[in-house]
Amino acid sequence: MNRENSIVRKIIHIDMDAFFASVEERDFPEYRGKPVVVGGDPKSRGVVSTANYEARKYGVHSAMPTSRAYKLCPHAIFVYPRFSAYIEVSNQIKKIFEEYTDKVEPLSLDEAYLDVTENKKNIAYATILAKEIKNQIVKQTKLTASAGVSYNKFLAKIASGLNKPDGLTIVTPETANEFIEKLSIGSFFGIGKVTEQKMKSLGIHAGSDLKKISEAELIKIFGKSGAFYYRMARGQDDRPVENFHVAKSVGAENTFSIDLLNIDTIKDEVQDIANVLVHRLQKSEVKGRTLTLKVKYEDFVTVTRSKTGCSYTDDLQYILKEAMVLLKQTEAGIRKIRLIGLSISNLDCNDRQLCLPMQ
Ligand code: TTP
Ligand code: MG
Repeated sequence: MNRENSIVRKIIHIDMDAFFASVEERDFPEYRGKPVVVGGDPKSRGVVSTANYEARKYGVHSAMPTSRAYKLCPHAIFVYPRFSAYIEVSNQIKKIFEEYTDKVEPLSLDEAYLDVTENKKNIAYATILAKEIKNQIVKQTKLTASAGVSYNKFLAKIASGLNKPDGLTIVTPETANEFIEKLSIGSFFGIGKVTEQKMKSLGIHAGSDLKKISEAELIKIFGKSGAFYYRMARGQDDRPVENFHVAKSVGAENTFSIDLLNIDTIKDEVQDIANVLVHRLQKSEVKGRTLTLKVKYEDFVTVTRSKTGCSYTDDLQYILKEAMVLLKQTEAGIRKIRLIGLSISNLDCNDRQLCLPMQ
C-alpha cells in the first residue's frame, strides 16, 4: 500500500462502561458502591446481562448463569434489565455522535464506530474529538464511556477496551506495530475461543507470533480467515465505517414433504430447526432476545408465537426449551402442519460487520 497516496483515516470506537449496570446505579443511588448484577432473579435459570465493576471483582461476568453469580457474590444487588432506560441512553449517545459525523456505525446499544476523518466540527485531532464526545456523554447521560482512537476499526475497538472505565487509548500508525505485537491472540478481531485455542496449540500466543506465519500458511490452516488474520497482524483493516442496515432477525424453517400430525415427530423437527438456527446465529456472531415460532397448517393458515427474554441468547438448550413452550401454544398434534419456522429477533451484534446484510 502506498501511504503517500492514501488518506490515513481517523476512527473512534466508543463503548459505554458496564452499561446496563451503570444505568441502574445512576437511577438508584442506593446501589452505588455495591456490587450490582443485571440479569434477574438468581434463583431463576437466567443469565447475567452485565455486572458492575464491583461485582466483577468477584468473578461475575456477562452470560454467566445468575445462579453462579449468586454463589460468587451473594451480597450483590440482583436486578432485572430495564431495556427502555437503556434504549433511551442509546438514542442520546447516538445523537451526540451525529453532532460530530454522519459516519456512525452502531454495534449494539452501547457501542459504535465513528469515522471522524472529516467531521462537522472541523477538528483535525481525533483525540480531541474523542475527549469532547466523552465529556458530552457524561454531561448528557451522567454515564461514562471509554474510547479508542486509531486509523482503523480493529485497532480502535481494541484500544477502547484497554483502559476501562472512562478510558481513552490512542494507537497511531507509529505505535501500531508495537501495540499489535504485544496483543494476546484472543484479543484479535474475529478470533473467538475455538480459533484462540487452535492458535495457541500452534504456538501463536501474541501478535508477534502471528506475524511470523506466512499468508499462505495461515490460509492453509484457517481458510479464508487466514488472509484476514495476516492483514490484522500488520494493522491492515480497510473496512469502512458504515451505517448500513442489518438483518432484523435470523431464522430457519422447514416445509415438510408430508404434513405432520404426530407430536413427537413435530418436536424432532423443531429440534432440527433450532439446531440450524443456533448454527446461523453463531456463524453471524449475533444473539437476540425474541424467539418466534411460526407454524403453517395444512390449509396454509399461519400462526406465530413469540417470547422475549431478559438477555440476548444463542443458546441451543434455552431456545429449544422456549420453542417447546411456544409449540404448546399452537394446535400442533391436533391440526396437520406443513411448515415450522424459528427465528430470533431483537438482535444484538458483537460486530456489525459480521451481521447479515438485510435480505
Ligand atoms: P458490553 O459493552 O460488552 O459490556 P458492558 O458495557 O456491560 O461492560 P464494559 O465496561 O466491559 O463495556 O455490553 C453492553 C451491554 O450489553 C451490557 O451492559 C449488557 C448487554 N449484554 C448482554 O445482555 N449480554 C451479554 O452477553 C453481553 C456481553 C452484553
Ligand atoms: Mg460496554
